[in-house]
Amino acid sequence: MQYPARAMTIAGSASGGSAGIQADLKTFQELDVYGMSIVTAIVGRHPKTNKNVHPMTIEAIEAQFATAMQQVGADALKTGMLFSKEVIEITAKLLGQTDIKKLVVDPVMVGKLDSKLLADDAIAALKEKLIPMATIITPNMPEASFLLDGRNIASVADLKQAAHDLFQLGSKYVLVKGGRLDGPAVDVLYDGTLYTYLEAPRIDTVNTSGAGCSYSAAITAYLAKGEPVEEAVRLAKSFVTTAITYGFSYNKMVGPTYHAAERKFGEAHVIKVWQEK
Ligand code: PXL
Repeated sequence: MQYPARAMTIAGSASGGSAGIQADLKTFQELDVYGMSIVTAIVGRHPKTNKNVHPMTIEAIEAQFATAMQQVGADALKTGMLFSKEVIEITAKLLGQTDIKKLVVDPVMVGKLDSKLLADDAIAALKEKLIPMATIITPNMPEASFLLDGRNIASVADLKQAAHDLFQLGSKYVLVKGGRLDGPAVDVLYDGTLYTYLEAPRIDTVNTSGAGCSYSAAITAYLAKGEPVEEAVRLAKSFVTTAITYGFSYNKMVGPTYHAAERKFGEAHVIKVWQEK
């Protein structure tokens, strides 16, 4: 038997199961890669104290990473919510000691419900220490805007310019996601030479919690399986678009995407892809 490829996530735990580590592991499993997790913080709002982010110690993060690397190792790795400067620095240091070549950095900053998932002093560390190591970074529009000192991003042309400018931070690829545009969900992938546009139809739903996490986890899974970056992104966008199509909610709150949708119902949409110089 051929063993499954190995994918690791360094991210926050989202107790509701839609986002963070939980979304990553569900996505890994759906795509038949062996999933591992390093929890950086537990996210869950305390009903009395209102505290939402409960960080792990650096020691606990080092312990998880050492254990997962020793027991299994990784073909690809993603980072999600890292929260603090210290966690970003230890993540960059730990990754620097491995030979993991495929690194997806999802620069998670705020959750769908506006919870703050990155400390203010962490942005410089993200730019200087982690992004230069990345195979690909996957900012959404607010994250791209924040990484570019608050610039307005409101159109496909703005996504393209943002991808171009974010490439200067040193990752091999930049994927700027246009999920918040009006009209179709267009993302722009840039490798320093070629712009690849990926378009999915706009799905009329509010149940998209964890969509970004699941998208970057799917990219990580396909990279672990040996897909080239462009193909990994196309397959991942298809996976997440299908998951969003079948998104649901158990109550009146914004609900999760359906991670099993592609397996159960097949691909819901074809992703349109075109390129330009
Ligand atoms: O979707 C962003 C996100 C990432 N990671 C964790 C989260 C969230 C959103 O709530 O809780 C842990």
